[in-house]
Amino acid sequence: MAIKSITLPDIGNYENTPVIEVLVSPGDRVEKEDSLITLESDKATMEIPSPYTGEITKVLVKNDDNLNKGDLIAEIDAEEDEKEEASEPAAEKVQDDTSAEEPAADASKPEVPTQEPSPAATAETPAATGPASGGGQAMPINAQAGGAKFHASPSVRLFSRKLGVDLANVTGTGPKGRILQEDVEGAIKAVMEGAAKGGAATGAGIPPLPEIDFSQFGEIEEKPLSRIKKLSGKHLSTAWLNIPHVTQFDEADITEMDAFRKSLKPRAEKMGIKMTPLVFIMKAVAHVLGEFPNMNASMAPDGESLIVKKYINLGVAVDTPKGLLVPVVRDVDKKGVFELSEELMEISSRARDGKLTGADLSGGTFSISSLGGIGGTQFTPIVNGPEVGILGVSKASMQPVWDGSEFVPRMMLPLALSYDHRVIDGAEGARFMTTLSRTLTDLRELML
Ligand code: CAO
Repeated sequence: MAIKSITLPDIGNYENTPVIEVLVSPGDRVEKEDSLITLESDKATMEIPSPYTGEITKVLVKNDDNLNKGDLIAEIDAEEDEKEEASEPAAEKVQDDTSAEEPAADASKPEVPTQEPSPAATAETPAATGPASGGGQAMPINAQAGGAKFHASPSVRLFSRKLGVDLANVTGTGPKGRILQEDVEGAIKAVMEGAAKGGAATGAGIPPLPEIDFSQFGEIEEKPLSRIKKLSGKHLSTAWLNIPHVTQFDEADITEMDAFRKSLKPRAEKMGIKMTPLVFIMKAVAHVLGEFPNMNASMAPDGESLIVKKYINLGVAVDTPKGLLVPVVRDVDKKGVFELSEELMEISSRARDGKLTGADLSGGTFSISSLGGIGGTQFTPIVNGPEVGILGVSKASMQPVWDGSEFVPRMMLPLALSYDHRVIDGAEGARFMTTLSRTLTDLRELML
């Protein structure tokens, strides 16, 4: 190995040609002819290849530097066996954007004009956002995802910049994984199709996550997802992407409710059922939904109206070995806590045994996700669309509460309501929570 300087070869009749992309960083390993930087003149963009194989030790240029023949680009710890071949920087191998796949026949005359680069094509500017996002910024065009480099000709880079496609997210099908124009087109098509189908991983204008070969960092194991996880993942992504969520937090003083629950436990045990806080919460939610019918509704598919349901069926998230399931307990407003407990135990046990039917999983009007038996102080549940709201329940605990003259120990239950902000205004969401909290604090509210 020996440190070698890499200078700009003869690229023809160009002077002060600006650097628009620096494709390597110190520590990067490059093969001979891997691209190091991209230059862009008023007529052409061209990649400057490495004349050596080895490890880059210094990068001596940055975006917007203007380069001339002989200017230093980088230093490389070059492999000895490349010495002979590399001694002559291969100016003839400079690629201009007239060819996506082949070096220009005569790079000393890269005369074929290209399209004007778009404003987003300037090197310091991160690539524009995805096709229709208007949202956040994608990674810079020359970013390397997880250390994975991508190879593409200047014309393909220009094409992708114009369309705001981050090449880090495109899989190349050309020789040595080189990204071709049709790969960029295919990536755009996949995003658009995913959006049209309400796909799990992408939505309109939402760039997919980068594909990273994690094995380059250490040992890995690939485990297939269960069918339930795949289905629930798709459903959760669709809900998350389509529903503008707001989450409202509150705490309910359930000291009396919990005392009442405990007093019912012996009776429940005789009946062979459990008496957990969840059935009381279900009862209170059903009651409050009657007072807030917009929360027991769904947006019409055309977004022009609200379909209010006159029945109250609560979906209850159940943790199963194969993933999350949300079976539905029907007509909760018409049932008592013993009946609800029996039904909840039966349906959650069938969920865990993989014995739910389609009917068990459909017809919900509002959902509850309770992690109270596990722990945690708060979480933000995802609305189970096309429902409008979901209540997240965390673990109740004894807290010192100021009653106006002293601190008193009270059993406090943390609650989080996520709702579709297109349907529910913040004030309505807060009122729903206040009413729910009041009902849980004093179950006599259920009589009113
Ligand atoms: N605060 C304090 N203790 C609570 C509580 C709360 N909010 N909720 C339950 N507990 C207690 C119960 O009383 C029970 O204790 P005891 O046996 O001493 O009475 C214990 O925690 C275990 O309860 P449980 O979890 O078995 O029963 P449940 O009725 O509360 O919940 C079910 C049933 C099916 C909802 C639950 O088993 C489950 O699967 N929870 C996970 C749901 C989930 O994964 N949600 C996340 C979805 S992704 O966002």
